[in-house]
Amino acid sequence: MRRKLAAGNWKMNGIGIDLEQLDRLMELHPNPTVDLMICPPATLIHPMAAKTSEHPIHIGGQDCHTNEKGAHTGDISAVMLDDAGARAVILGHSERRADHGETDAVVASKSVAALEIGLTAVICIGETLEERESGKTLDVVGEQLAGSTPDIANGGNTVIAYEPVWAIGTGKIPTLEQIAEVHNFIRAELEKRFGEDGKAFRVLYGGSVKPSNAAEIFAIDNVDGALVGGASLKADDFSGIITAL
Ligand code: G2H
Repeated sequence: MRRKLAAGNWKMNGIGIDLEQLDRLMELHPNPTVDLMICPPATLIHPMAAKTSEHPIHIGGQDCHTNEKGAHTGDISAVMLDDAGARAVILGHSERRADHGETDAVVASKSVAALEIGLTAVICIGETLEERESGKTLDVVGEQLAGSTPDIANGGNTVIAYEPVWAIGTGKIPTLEQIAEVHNFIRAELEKRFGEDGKAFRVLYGGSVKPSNAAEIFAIDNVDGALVGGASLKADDFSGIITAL
């Protein structure tokens, strides 16, 4: 049985004062029955990890380099995330793919770096509006899934997040049938590649998830939770989503 997961992606939002949102979240969910994760900007990983040392919520990064260390100004390695107290890292988010030209091969290498140090890899995949409208959704999602997920991934160390690019931060979400189709497809592809263990990977939906639409999305088969952007910034909004899980 896969445990549900609500993961918050704070993107480039959050400074010291916003740590109070984490306090509020822990106050609202002292003993969560689902897995919780917050991925803040790198500057908040250590203070958040320190605050959550006695709470089951996990703190994660939003990217890591393929190398452990070296001359890569501005980058952060999986070893550094781990050292700061992170337990997971989001990889291949469409904003990274668009802003930094990350390819599936790069995402797979970053995933290896993360998994080797023991971080959970949250690998993001999803089609653009143009790809959806030209009927290429499953081809694109299948290709990204295959190319971004390394062979050392398994159901215990890796989470897949399906995030249609056109639904991110736009308030638009696919129909429930469209979400179901892609999640069923991802599950089938995981089982094809990883056999029985393919059933153990959690597959999250991401893109404009809010308290008002969370319950219907979570009711879909093979949706094991959500990767939430904007609505994870305020503890009370995120709590509405957690409660729907
Ligand atoms: C998709 C999602 C979080 P939002 O990027 O990864 O963001 O919920 O704001 O659409």
